[in-house]
Amino acid sequence: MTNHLNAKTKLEQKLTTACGKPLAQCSCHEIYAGLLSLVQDLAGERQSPAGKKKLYYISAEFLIGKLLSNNLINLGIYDQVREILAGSGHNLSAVEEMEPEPSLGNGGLGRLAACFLDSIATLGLNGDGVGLNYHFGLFKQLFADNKQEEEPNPWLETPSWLTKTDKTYTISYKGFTLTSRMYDIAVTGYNNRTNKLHLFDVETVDETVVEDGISFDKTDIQKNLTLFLYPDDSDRAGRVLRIYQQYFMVANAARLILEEAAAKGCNYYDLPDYAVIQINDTHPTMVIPELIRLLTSEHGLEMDDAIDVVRRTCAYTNHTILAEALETWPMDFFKETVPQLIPIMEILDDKVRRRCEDPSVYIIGNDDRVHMAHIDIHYGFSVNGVAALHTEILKETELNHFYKLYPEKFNNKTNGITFRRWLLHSNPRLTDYIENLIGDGFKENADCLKALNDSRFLKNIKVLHGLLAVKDACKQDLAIYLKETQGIEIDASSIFDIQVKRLHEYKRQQLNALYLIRKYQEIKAGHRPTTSITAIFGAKAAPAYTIAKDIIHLILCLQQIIDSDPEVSPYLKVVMVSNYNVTLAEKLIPACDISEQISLASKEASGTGNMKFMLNGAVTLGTDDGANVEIHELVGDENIYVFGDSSETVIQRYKDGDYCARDYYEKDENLKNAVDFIVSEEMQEVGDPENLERLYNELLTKDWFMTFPDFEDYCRTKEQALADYENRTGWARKMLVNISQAGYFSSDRTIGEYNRDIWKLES
Ligand code: BZD
Repeated sequence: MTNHLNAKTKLEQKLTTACGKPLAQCSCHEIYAGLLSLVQDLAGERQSPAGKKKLYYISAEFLIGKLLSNNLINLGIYDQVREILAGSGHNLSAVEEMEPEPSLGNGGLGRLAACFLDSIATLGLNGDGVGLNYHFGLFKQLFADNKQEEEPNPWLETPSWLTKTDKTYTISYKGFTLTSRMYDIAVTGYNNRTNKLHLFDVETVDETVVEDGISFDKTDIQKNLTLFLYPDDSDRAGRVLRIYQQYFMVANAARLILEEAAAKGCNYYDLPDYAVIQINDTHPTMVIPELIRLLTSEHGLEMDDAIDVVRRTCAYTNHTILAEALETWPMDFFKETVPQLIPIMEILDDKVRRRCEDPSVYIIGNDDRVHMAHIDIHYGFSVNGVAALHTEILKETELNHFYKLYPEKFNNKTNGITFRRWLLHSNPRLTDYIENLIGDGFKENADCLKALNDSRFLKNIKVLHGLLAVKDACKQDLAIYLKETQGIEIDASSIFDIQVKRLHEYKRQQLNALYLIRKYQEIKAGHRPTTSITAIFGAKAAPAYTIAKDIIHLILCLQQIIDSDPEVSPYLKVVMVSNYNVTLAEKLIPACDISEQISLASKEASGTGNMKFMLNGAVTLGTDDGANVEIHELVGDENIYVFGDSSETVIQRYKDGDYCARDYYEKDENLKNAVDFIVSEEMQEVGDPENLERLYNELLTKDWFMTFPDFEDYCRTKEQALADYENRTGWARKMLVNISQAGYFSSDRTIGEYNRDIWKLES
């Protein structure tokens, strides 16, 4: 106790010094600035993991979210700080609101990279992230006239978590050079070490070139290179800009890696003893030819030696099987931007062509396009998928030709999430509740959650009711938050059914919307649900993705129709929250009852939202897809609601090529009524006929992601879940089983496996 008091007093003194005046006299923003500087000092005092070999996790996205609370938790001072602030009349939550969210990512891939950095530091592994310092994160989403609008999303302000370093490089492009600078963000591990996230920027970048908030001269690379994450690529200049960005990221990374290795005594031939590079999807692929180029032209290696060294250094993670997401770029783009890579890529391709006759594995295809993933697979030592099913599909179907060439390279690493953010930080009520039942071991070792799967708890009415009370409190928190921040009113005693993720047809928000239309029609016909339902969506659509935007339009129109219908609104509410991001996810996930994971089987590589919901005691309603399959195995049939066609059926149906949406529509009266409603008079009154008709036609004539075949089973399974919800203790038992089995999805487990099988760093 005395120690605690001493530590707290010292911390309070440090914070007061950092703030420059007594805490009671500080504004929330001054407290935020003081805490930020304190955290940076404390993080700097900790040791960085050491060792000869170091991991470089290169990624175009790091969706890190707000950092303050997470850092306080990881430094072990969250509770003390909260108490200190309370003592001077401040509320830590209000201080957290001062922090802008760095949205340096799109979705799962970027958030995974952020979770991984946390676990790498927590496990004491020597590994840094490398990416770009975008000045505007993923756009801010607004709704007007039931449609999505996009606004720029700046996040760089003073003070910030970024530290300017004195590391700069000269990066050459055809006809000009750029000077880069490295900025660092400290990555604090939980009770452990501090690593770094290195974000490279251009010295000449100029935010004032952005006109009307969003457009800019795409050819002025010196000024625009790091302005935007995924600049609009609907025209050629936008696509070429992506190459400039990707090369900038990896050219800086390659120099940093070689420099750090050399400083530790590397003679370049032994680079794999000093460095391992994880290539996060194909965006950093050019690191392979760039390293080969540097090793041959600047460090005296023969071409074959350089290729061999690089092959033993690089490993690749695949995050998708959607063909349209696999990057290929015209050779012309490279000639125009980074011609220095062309001879290397031609040699790499030539070696492949001499070994293999099959054009499907060439690097430079017969269409004169460079297939980025092919570079990674031929010239890296490891290829991994992100969930068991995904890896199997890669091996057996999508990358089968490569698997036959290199079976030893393929391995699975099922994704994970950091429990520091997705339980300890986002759900302190549940954290305390669990701690009271099984002690605090689970905070260090997620496997300890298994202790909850015990008849002492599962058969204990008091424990189960306590768990329901925690959920209710989280639902009330969310209701208050949505009212305050978005003016949305929801009933905390209703069932919260939540689907939050990027908007994509394969994720099938449209299937959920069709169900809700059907529910609306049923209620109109007098069939009211026992407990009212709140269906919550959160999703951003890529600005140029027309159908995705039409689906948002459909959901917003439905929301309006139901809200203004007194016959239905007491029983059903549809809510689309705007600007879904990490901060909102942290509020929504703890409050969820039913977690919607309804992608078309075989299409969602893994999903990580599914893991976050499960950990927070939501029950999954999902297809046997991605990591849902593993969730299903862990919790058993009783504690998950699985529906829909299997991945085998779906893959076969694509192969047969004879799927006809209209057949299903004609056969199923309920489906037909729901689909027709999209273009009904009621809808046209609140919506835009152009958008609604386009979506209607898309579904009827294509339905590429096969919502119709799964519709009936989805509705039936969802009704079962809603009925089961009425048995409150039965439901609480399902919640508890889900929480108890979530330990497997800790990113500490995932990173342990990456290290054991791929990186082989000392820990
Ligand atoms: O990666 C996602 C997958 O869709 C999820 O199933 C998986 O859980 C996560 C993490 O492994 N993929 C992405 O998020 N991909 C992208 O965002 C992306 C961005 C640009 C280009 C291609 C893909």
